[in-house]
Amino acid sequence: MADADPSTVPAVESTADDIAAMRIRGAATIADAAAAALATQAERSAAESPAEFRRQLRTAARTLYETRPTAVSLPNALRYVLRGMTGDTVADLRESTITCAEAFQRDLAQAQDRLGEIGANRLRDGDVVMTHCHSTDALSCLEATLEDGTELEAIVKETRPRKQGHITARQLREWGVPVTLIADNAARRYLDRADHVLVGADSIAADGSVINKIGTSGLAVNARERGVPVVVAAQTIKLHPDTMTGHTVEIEMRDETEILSDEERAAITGTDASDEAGLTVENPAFDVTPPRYVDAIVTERGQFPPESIVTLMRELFGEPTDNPWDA
Ligand code: RI2
Repeated sequence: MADADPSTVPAVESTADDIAAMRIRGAATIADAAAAALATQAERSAAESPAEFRRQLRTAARTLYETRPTAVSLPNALRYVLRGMTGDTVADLRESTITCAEAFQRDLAQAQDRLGEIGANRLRDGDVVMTHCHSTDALSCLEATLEDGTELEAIVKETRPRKQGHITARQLREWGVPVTLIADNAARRYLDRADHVLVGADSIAADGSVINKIGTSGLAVNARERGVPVVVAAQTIKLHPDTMTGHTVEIEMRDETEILSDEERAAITGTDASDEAGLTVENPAFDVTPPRYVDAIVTERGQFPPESIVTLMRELFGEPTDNPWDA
C-alpha cells in the first residue's frame, strides 16, 4: 500500500487495513465498507477548494482499491461513488458524495434481498445444499427459502486455509438448519447426498467464468460429474466490466503462514530459517471455474446461464471502464 496521504482521514486508512487483513471480508461487505469509507472522507475532509476535495476523494479511493485485487465489487463501488461526486463547491461535492455512497449501500442491501428471493425459487422442501466458504449472497438465498417455512439441510465445507466455512455453519445453525461440516477433501463423497451446490463469487468474467474462493473449481467439476447443479449467487456488482475487453482477473496470493505456521515449517525443513530455499508455499485465495461447470448465476436481475451474463454486463456497465482514482 502507498504511504498514507495526510489528507486521508483515519477511518479510510483503518477500513483499508481491515480489508487487507480480512477483518472486513466477503465481496459485498467489502464494497459496502469502501462506500462508507468514502462517505466518511467526504464528511470529514478539510479541503478548501473543489479541486482539492476531488483529489482527496480520489486518493482515498486509491488507498481502498490497493488492498485486495480480486473482488471487483471493490472497484465497482469506488467508481460508483466517485461518479456521483458532482457540484461546483466543496459543500455540493460533499453532499453529493455522501448521498451517492448511502444510495449505493442501500441498493446493495436491496439487491442481496432480491437475489435471495430469486435463488430461493430453486430450492425445495427437504433439499440438501452444499456450500463453500462464506458468502452473504449465497446465504441470502437460503434465508429467503427458510423464511417461506421450507426446510433445508446443509453440508458445509470447512474451506481451508482460513476455515471460513465455520462462519457459514454458525449462521446456518442460528437459523436452525441442520449442518454437516466436512473437510474439503470429503466433498466428492458427500456430493451423493447433495441436491445443490451453492456458492458466491468475488468476480464474474464476461465469458461467464466464476472467480471465487480457492476450491470452488474442483468442487464444481466434481458436482458436474455427479450431476449436482452448481448455482452461483452473485449480485451484479460482482460482474467484472474490464473482462469485456479481454482483461483477466488477478488472483490474490496471500501469506504462506495461512497454510504453514513457522513451527510447521521448521518441522518440515529441520531448520528455523524462515527463508529455507527448498520449500515454497503457494497460497492463492481464489480460483476460476469455467462456465461449463456452472448451471446458473443468480443475480438481483434474475437468473442467467453463465454464457449469457455478458449481455447483462454490457447493459449495466456499457463499454470499457476507467479508474477515476488514477486521474
Ligand atoms: P459475498 C469471499 O471472499 C468468498 O470467496 C465469497 O464466496 C465471496 O467473497 C463473496 O462473498 P473473501 O473476501 O459477497 O472471504 O457473497 O476472500 O458475501
